[in-house]
Amino acid sequence: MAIAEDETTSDQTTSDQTTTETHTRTCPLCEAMCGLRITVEAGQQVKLIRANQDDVWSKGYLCPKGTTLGHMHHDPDRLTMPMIRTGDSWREATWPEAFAECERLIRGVVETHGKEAFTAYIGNPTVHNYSLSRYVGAFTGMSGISPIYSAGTVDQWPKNVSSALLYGNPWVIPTPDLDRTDMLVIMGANPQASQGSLLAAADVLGRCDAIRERGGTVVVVDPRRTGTVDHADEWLPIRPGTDAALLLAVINVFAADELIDLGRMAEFVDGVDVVVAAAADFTPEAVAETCAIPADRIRRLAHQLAEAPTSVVYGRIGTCNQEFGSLASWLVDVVNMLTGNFDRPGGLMFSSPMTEPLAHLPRPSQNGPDGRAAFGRWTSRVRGAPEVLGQVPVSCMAEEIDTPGEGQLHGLITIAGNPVLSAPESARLAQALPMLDCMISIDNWLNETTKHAHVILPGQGHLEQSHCDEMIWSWAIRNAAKWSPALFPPPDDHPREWEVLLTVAGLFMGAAADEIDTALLDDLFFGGVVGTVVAEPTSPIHGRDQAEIVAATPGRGPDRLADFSIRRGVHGDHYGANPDGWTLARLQEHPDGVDLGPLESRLPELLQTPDGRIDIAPAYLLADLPRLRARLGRSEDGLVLVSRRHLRSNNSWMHNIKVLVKGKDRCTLMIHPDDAEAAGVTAGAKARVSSESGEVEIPVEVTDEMMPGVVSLPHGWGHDVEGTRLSVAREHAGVNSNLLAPGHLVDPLSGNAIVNGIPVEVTPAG
Ligand SMILES: Nc1nc2c(c(=O)[nH]1)N[C@H]1C(S)=C(S)[C@@H](COP(=O)(O)OP(=O)(O)OC[C@H]3O[C@@H](n4cnc5c(=O)[nH]c(N)nc54)[C@H](O)[C@@H]3O)O[C@H]1N2
Ligand SMILES: Nc1nc2c(c(=O)[nH]1)N[C@H]1C(S)=C(S)[C@@H](COP(=O)(O)OP(=O)(O)OC[C@H]3O[C@@H](n4cnc5c(=O)[nH]c(N)nc54)[C@H](O)[C@@H]3O)O[C@H]1N2
Ligand code: SF4
Ligand SMILES: [Mo]
Repeated sequence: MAIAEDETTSDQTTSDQTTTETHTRTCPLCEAMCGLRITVEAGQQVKLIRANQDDVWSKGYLCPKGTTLGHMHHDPDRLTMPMIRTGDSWREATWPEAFAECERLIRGVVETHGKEAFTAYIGNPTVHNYSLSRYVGAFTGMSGISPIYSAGTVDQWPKNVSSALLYGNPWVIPTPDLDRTDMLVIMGANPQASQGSLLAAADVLGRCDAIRERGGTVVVVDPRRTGTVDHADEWLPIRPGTDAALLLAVINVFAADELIDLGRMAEFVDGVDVVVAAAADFTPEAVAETCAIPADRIRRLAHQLAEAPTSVVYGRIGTCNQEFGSLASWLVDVVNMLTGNFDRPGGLMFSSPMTEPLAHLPRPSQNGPDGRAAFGRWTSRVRGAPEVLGQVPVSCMAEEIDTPGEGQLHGLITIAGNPVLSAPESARLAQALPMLDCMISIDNWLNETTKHAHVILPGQGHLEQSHCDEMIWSWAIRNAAKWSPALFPPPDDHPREWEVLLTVAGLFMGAAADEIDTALLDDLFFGGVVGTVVAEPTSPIHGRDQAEIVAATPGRGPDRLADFSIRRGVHGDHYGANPDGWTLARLQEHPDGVDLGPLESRLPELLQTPDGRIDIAPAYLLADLPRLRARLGRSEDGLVLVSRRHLRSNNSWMHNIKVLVKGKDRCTLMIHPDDAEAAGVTAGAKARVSSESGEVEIPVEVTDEMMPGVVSLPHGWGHDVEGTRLSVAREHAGVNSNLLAPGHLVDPLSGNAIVNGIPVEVTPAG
């Protein structure tokens, strides 16, 4: 199969004399989960990384980032020892020293202000690291610290809201069945760069090509003519933030032209009439100008979707990080339901992963007394933002730290996150973090965020731990699984990240650093997880004896949890009840992975709504329609800014790898030729981009890839900050696009940031 466009491999030093061995491993960097072959020299130096042609899932696909895991492992800037800061100076510390310092700092804040003065921020790599993702829950439960801030509110929170309302669980998220669909509409995603998100598949572009080769159609709806469009039949440029209006117009046409046919979904979907009524005034003509898509094209789109043998609309970050993120995320699923392309081959489907995550099972704690998703159970102190699924907008964090008064934040734990670059209102956050009395970062680099920590507790290197993408398989396009052993032993005494989390949790429980027994805490946690699952009526091991299950699950840490999630999952051995079923030990016998076949229908079994049905028209979402109607009357004269990604970059944290950042500057302002002329900016020269919250100066890239009126910047740059340890990234600093993102711009239903569609002004710099 194909190698990603922009192919590179990054061979490292070669010599013929030393012993080499080759390891099979899954790349932990993105949702493509590519199989790798890693050649290691003398037991310690990564020499070469190639695609694993035998991988049953990725079949020889990989991208340039995957070939750089060796560079990342050997990066001299990567932290391998804890770091303690005094003033501006850092020193390496032993683990006992570092934990003792954490104890002192935590005690100081808790004794003066109470535990409520602490919070946690959870960053994106947590999802790709099961030592972290599995134990964040343990950390929260045991420490009593609520991680109410995360990268989730600059990402998929609107989709979580939609899933909580429609399916009763924020993490039950459908994914497009790429391999069997006849028509794919990609809205606000660019798999050419991202490789797919909430859509786990290797080689998404190859699969787009395959759709077209079998006579199908691919349409991309995006303000930018991305690299994905090269693999599509058509590009529909859309004004940022107007996807919900477009989708309502599509529904309007479905209704007017009698195209609605729910198929088997009719059995458990309520509220179709309500949705149709809501779409009544969103005619194609009413939305055309706002969306910048002609009415007849919208009408044809509706017919294409309804009349193709199968069709699927897939929306991702462009439909979330925007003004109407929740409405758009909801309507994507609704459109698929109304054409009957839901939970059936070729439409949006739910996977049946081997490692069934806990999130698929127990009813979520966020639900209200009637069992339905509840929002706004409390509000943030400073701006009064309502909680949504337990979190408030990440942009609230700065004001909660820098605003004095009862309830002010004095302590912060960051877990694999870099909010100083990734969160809106980032200038204010960078100024607020030094005000904290205790900041502890669990992170592998000293970067723009962690430089403010008092203590940094590094995780093991990505190659020093076993790996299993437990969470991500639940939106994979096939039912598959893989598990990889650690490739290198971790340095002596280096605790695993789950042990670090449990130790910090123990400190919050009041234990002294040197008396915390992480094995004991792990047993407590595991026992609790097993107890929850055996008590859950829909679990295949419902009613089984908790102690018996615990005793039958050997090991520790995330591997024990993975074993449990496999064995109690749909394909599991159910601890003897299904003797042919899977266990972790059995999965481990398949280093190239296990493929259990294409997706199968999972409804209504997966529904966790109180009545086991789908209310397609939740009042919470309908209440936002007047705001969308008002948008139709708003003309936008100035420029708006959207975000983009690049294949050779990964949010903010892989710019320290030389082979990825070398060459052409990728942190540029993309602008349409007409807009460039009007603004008086020219290719290669610098422009000043300003918004109500800040300004940056950045090289201009004039390109008709952009639709007129929209400019684009990548996020995750701005590495020219003093006091970090990122020697390569500093040389390729770029600018921080989130200096331009005002914190108050959020989708009101989800609290998710609006980083697409920010009004900006562009002028020549200097
Ligand atoms: N303007 C704009 N802003 C955006 C976006 C956008 O499209 N536009 N996208 C948003 C999205 S989708 C996301 S997910 C966020 C990302 O936001 P964050 O998660 O806050 O940022 P990352 O850049 O992913 O930073 C990851 C951090 O984890 C550390 N790290 C990497 N691997 C490990 C590990 O294995 N263990 C530990 N302990 N640490 C590790 C890195 O050093 C880094 O500090 O950014 C968001 N911000
Ligand atoms: N190489 C690489 N891969 C990554 C990442 C990375 O940083 N680099 N990040 C990972 C993470 S954390 C995530 S969440 C995923 C994200 O994966 P994707 O969702 O595919 O993200 P992007 O590549 O940023 O593509 C978003 C597209 O939305 C468009 N867009 C912006 N505003 C709107 C709008 O209002 N409407 C519509 N229809 N489109 C709009 C943008 O122009 C852009 O082309 O990627 C993941 N994979
Ligand atoms: S596509 Fe994603 S999983 Fe595959 S090699 Fe690249 S970064 Fe790794
Ligand atoms: Mo993300």
